[in-house]
Amino acid sequence: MPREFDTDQFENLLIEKKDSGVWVVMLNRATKRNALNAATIEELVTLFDAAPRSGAKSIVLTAAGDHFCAGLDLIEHHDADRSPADFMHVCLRWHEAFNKMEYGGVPVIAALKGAVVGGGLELASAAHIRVADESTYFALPEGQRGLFTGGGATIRVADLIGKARMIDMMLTGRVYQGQEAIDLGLAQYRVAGDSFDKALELAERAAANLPLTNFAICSAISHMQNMSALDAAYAEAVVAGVVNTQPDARARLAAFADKSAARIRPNS
Ligand code: 1HE
Repeated sequence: MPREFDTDQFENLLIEKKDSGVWVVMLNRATKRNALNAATIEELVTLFDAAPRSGAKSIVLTAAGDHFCAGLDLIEHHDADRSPADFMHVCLRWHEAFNKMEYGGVPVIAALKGAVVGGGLELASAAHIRVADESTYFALPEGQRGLFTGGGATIRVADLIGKARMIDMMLTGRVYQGQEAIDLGLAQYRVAGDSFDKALELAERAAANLPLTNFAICSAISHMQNMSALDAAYAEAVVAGVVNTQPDARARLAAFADKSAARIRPNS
């Protein structure tokens, strides 16, 4: 049985649960361009901790206003005048939130628009699918601000675009947008209209898969990237042993066998 989840418990996130099991999660600090303060990070930890046990079939991560996320709340950081140890703990909370997001087993589709910069790109890169629109642009302004990434970019952004491009973005403030950003792997989709509509469509499609299958797709692949090839192959066999024999899959296999299931065809 899914656990109860109070969608009204947050100050900086707006949550809407759809009947399909899709949760729409909105970063809700538009006046601050959705900059990530410590409170928002704690809310993301709570959300991504609970969502896999609370019936979320997939999640659209969206944002209020014109910008997805301006990264670290620079004003809070300036005012707090943190010690090295304090900021290390801040970063560990970011990792807690983003690791729960990437490894939690619930598909997260990010609807990107406007600035996806610094920690905002770190957040986006922890999503399983990123959808960009014509307004979306990506940057790592840490270099200019006298800062360094602390929310997992050295792992996830380097993974998406390679370390040479990441270093260039940080050293020079290079901005990627449009088709170039897609070709590099910063997002998998680029839409002419609203990225939210496409993200919701993809989330609905993912939500139609069996939850255990989605759990494997959205946790096992990430875990296996951290393993040796030998261990990953072993883990893959174990995961497939569990997933590919799940009772709920039998009806889908039967539909293929009796030819009532849709066949896979090229796009028309
Ligand atoms: C903020 C932040 C923020 C806006 N922290 N308050 N990230 C950056 O270096 C990006 C900084 N932000 C910008 O470059 C721009 O604000 C945007 C391109 C995102 C948007 O521009 P614009 O013209 O629409 O907005 P604005 O006038 O710059 O800002 C509007 C308000 O949002 C203003 O507050 P107000 O109270 O004066 O109205 C800004 O102060 C506020 N705001 N961005 C705090 N980031 C774990 S380590 C991660 C390290 C990093 O993420 S470094 C990258 C930080």
